[in-house]
Amino acid sequence: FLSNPSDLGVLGVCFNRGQTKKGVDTGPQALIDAGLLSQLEGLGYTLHGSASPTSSSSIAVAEAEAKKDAAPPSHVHDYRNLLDPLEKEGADPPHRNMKNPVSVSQVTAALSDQIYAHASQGRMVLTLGGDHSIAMGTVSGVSRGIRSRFGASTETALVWVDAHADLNRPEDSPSGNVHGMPVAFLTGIAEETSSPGAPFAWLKDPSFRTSYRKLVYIALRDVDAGEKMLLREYGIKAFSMHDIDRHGIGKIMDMCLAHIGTDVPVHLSFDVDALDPMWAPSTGTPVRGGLTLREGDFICEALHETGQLVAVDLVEVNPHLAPDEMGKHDTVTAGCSLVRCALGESVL
Ligand code: EXY
Ligand code: MN
Ligand code: MN
Ligand code: MN
Repeated sequence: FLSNPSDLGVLGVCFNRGQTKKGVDTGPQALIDAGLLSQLEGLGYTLHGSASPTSSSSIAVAEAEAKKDAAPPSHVHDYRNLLDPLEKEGADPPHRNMKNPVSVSQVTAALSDQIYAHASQGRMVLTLGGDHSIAMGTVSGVSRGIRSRFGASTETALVWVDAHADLNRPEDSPSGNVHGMPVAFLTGIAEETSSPGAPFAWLKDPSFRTSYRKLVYIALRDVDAGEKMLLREYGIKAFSMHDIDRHGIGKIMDMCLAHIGTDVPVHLSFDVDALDPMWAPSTGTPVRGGLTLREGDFICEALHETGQLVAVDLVEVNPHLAPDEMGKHDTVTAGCSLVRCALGESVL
């Protein structure tokens, strides 16, 4: 599915408004400071940055136009041109129980276009978060890019590795944090946002969508009541930590790949909180009883091995939340390891 498998689009998304804790926007830089990009070059990848998106606000557009020639494609983006107009207190009030709805909608829409630019050229795309709301941009951008190359009926499978299902419909969410909702919007399980300007109305385009039939969860262990209902109602394939304990990660990946099939491209969205806090304590919503780093790496390796992987997200690394310096270091190096495994480091 990749026209040039060694070309890698890389996007660091410094974004934290899908939840309320500070610091997750510094995740991308921490991963890069730990040497991730040179490690990937060491694996033989040619890295490509992205142009900054322009805002729909006329002031920001004018500013961005003025800066256009000066700003070369970059690997790290803070979306300040989109977010600055929303800085004022009360400028982005809750909508349908969602916190920061306009911020998240605008940034993920812009990200979707940046991702599309890579995916439509047949590049592998790596996105470093940032909180998990950014998957609305990454998954939709990849789905659209794949459809543009192989036709509207070509769906991209989504493997969501996470302690959480991130499947809340806005009205069901206990927190109002949008990072707990991206899968509901991507699959269309969340109720349609009908008026054209409303947050996430842009995600209604069928070419942006992911089928819940091509979705597989791994490492779930903190799933809200409403989410459990939806998992059952839609018959979504989900492997909990209980399933992993019972079968072992090798068998789980066999079952995951059997469900997806060999004829579809695969997007891996890896939330670092899928790992046990022993390996990744520096994250916003840690849950005990998670994957060992080795199990996480194995998931990534097994997906790499298929040759079907077209995109990887690594999200929710929050360097500010480490209990100590070692916890931060462990989380960041674990994140780097997961990405390298997904991109082929373990192949002999
Ligand atoms: N299910 C809870 C909520 O919706 O608030 C917790 C979500 C945490 C989401 C983290 C990113 O995976
Ligand atoms: Mn998540
Ligand atoms: Mn999570
Ligand atoms: Mn919970």
